[in-house]
Amino acid sequence: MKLALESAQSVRGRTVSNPWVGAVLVEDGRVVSRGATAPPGGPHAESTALAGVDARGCTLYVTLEPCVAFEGKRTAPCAQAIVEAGVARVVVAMLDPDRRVSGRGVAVLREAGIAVEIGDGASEALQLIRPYLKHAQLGLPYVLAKFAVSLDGRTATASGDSKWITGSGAREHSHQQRAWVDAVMVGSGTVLADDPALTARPGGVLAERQPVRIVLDSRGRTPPDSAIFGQPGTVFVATAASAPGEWKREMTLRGAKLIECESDESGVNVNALLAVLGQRNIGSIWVEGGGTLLSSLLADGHVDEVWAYIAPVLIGGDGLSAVRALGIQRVADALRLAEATVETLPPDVLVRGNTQNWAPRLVSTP
Ligand code: AOF
Ligand code: ZN
Repeated sequence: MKLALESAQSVRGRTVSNPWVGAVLVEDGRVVSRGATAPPGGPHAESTALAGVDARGCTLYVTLEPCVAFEGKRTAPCAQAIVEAGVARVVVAMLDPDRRVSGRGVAVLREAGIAVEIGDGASEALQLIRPYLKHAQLGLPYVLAKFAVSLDGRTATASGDSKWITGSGAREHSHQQRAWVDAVMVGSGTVLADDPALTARPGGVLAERQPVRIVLDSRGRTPPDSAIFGQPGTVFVATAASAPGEWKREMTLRGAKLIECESDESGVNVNALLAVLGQRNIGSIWVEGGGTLLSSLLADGHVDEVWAYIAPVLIGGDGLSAVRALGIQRVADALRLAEATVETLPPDVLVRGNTQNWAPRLVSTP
C-alpha cells in the first residue's frame, strides 16, 4: 500500500476532476506492476496496473475503491476489469466518496468471490486526496498556507529582507510542492518586497507544467517589470474595479489575466476570489504570503493546511510576523493544527497540519 500511495502521489493534482489513485499488483510478495491515474478520460490506476500482465491469483493494492459503471463515465469500470483479470484479493485504502461508486465497487468484487480488505493506509489515502475532495464538495480550491520563519516566528527583518531564512533543503522541498498544485498565490506586498518568480523549479529546473501564478493587488502596486511576468505559465492578477485603468492595461500587456473582484480597505475579498478560482478549475493553491494575505485567509476559514518551515535563526520582535493579527485573546481560542507532522530538512524543520475548517464527506465501511 505504501507503493500504491507513492504512485498516487506521483500524479497528485494532475487528474482534476478525477481523484489521483495508485495501484500495485503483487504476486507472492513480489511487485508485478504498478499504475497511477491518467488525466481525465485516460486509464485509471487499476487498468494500467493490469495491462499486459497475468494477474490471476494476484493481490491488488489500491488507494481508492475500484470504480463501477455509471452514466456519463468516460472509461471502462475497474471493478469489472479486476474480476475478469482473475485477481484473488484486493486491498483498498478507502471507499470512493463519489456517490455513484461508493460501496458498489467493493460489492462487485465480493460478489465475484474476491477477498476484499478495506482500511489499510486509509488516513494517508484520505490526506492525499483532500484537495480533490474539497474542490468536489465545496467548489472551492484547497488552500495550503506556506511560510518560512525564524525560530521566533519572523518571515523577514524590519527592513523587509528575507533571503534566506531557511536552507536550500527547505527551499527545494517547497519547490516540489509548487510543482503539484494548480496555483501559487501571493499578495502584492510580497511582489514588492521579494520580487519572486513563483515558478516551480524542483531540482533547480523549471517544471514542465507550471502552476498558475496569482497576485492579489487591489491598488495597482505590482510593477510591470516584476519577475512573475515573462515566465512560462499563466498569471492572474486579482484586483478591484477601483485600481488605476492605466496599470490594468499594463498588466494585460504583460500577459496577465485580470480578475476583478469585490474589495474593501484590506484589499481583494478572498471569499469572492476563491469562489471564482474554484469555478475556473483551480483545485489547489499554495499561498506563500505575505502575512496580510495569510491572516485574511485564516480569519475567513479558507486555509486547509499550514506548512511552516522553521529555521534555527533568531530575528527578533522588530521583524515581520509570518501571520498578521488574528484578534485571538486566549490560547484556548488559538488555531491549533490537527494531525500535525514534523519533518527534518536539516538544519530546518517542517511542521505541518490541518485546520479542520471543513470535513470531507465520506461513506462508512460496508
Ligand atoms: C478508480 N481508479 O484511478 C480513479 C477512480 O469518467 P471516468 O471513467 O474517468 O470515472 C471517473 C470516476 O472514477 C470518478 O468519479 C471516481 O469515482 C473514480 N475514480 N476510480 O477505480 C482511479 N481515478
Ligand atoms: Zn476505475
